[in-house]
Amino acid sequence: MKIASVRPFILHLPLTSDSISDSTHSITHWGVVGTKIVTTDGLEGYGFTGTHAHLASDRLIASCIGECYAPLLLGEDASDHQRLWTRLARHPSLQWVGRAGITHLALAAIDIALWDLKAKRAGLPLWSYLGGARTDALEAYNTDIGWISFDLDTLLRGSAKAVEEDGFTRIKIKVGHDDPNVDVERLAAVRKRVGSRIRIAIDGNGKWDLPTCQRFCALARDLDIYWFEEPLWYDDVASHATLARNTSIPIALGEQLYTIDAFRSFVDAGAVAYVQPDVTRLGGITEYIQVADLALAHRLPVVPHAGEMSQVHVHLSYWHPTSTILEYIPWIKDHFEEPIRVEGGIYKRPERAGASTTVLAESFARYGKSLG
Ligand code: 0YR
Ligand code: MG
Repeated sequence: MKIASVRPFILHLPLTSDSISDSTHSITHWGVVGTKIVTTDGLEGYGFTGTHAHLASDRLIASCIGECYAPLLLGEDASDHQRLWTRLARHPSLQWVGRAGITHLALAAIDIALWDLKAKRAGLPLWSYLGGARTDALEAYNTDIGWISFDLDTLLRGSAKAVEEDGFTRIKIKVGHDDPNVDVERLAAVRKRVGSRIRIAIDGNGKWDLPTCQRFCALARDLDIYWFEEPLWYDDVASHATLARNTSIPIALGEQLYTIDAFRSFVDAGAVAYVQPDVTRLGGITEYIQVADLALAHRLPVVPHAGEMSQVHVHLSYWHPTSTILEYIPWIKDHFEEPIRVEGGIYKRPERAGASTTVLAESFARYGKSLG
């Protein structure tokens, strides 16, 4: 399984709504920036990271894949994921400028493509290749009904539909208005609409400071919030630890963390209850497994963030013993040979060989961007 070519690609895929916002981002497309790796025996592996479809920075990721990493991979055995990960991540000149950000997102794409190749060569879906899945269900929670840009009526209609028609028992609502009372009012209305049995998580996307979070948590005490995600600035371990000690609402975070070292700091500080690694921001599946094992060692649940819109995390979550819940955002699924599928709030286990990352040829033709 020698690597014959490593080619980057950029896709900008439209969302299901025209545009959405959380407290800190407004987007109209999801960027799928990655690589197709072809082996000398003709196998094709696909891996990608997820972006906000900002073309200039997507081109930096693509260039890191094509110009920095590809020469280090050509002719190597694609099965050697750990050796190749170390070669790329610890390359003296590249780690000088990298270790996080653009270079790590590019590393994620390559690592995922290597695992896709390994599972395809074995003829197994990734979850099976990794060691087999649990038999109990993987629950999906719906994020796509809860954007902060939705007015109250849209929020309530979407929540009711997700619960009553689509069978979700879990939803996530974005928070982070300047006045936290606005969020408390929206959440109280959703709680009233969906009833006490539905699990409602919330996501602040790092907007508020510690006093605002503390005030919000006091105001939201009776709303039975399942978790409070990214309450504070992503890298601020100490403030998250303080908040965790001062509220009964469990803290969730990790979607903005690049490394196992970053996760270790939050876990060591007691600053996180729900660990949210993202295979597209960590250095791919290789580093994701290390973080999931770190969480397991601390008996913390892992609820991955859907940077790849759960195409890969569905495999990892059915396999790894720490995961029973997975984010659901249906924006890009129909661009893949094997889309994620959720029925009655439960993920279907993928069946095809590989990591469910193979992009349809039509999608490349229609939504592909020039590499610049
Ligand atoms: C929109 N999920 C998140 C989307 C999402 C963001 O910018 O990327 O809300 O990544 O926080 O939990
Ligand atoms: Mg989030």
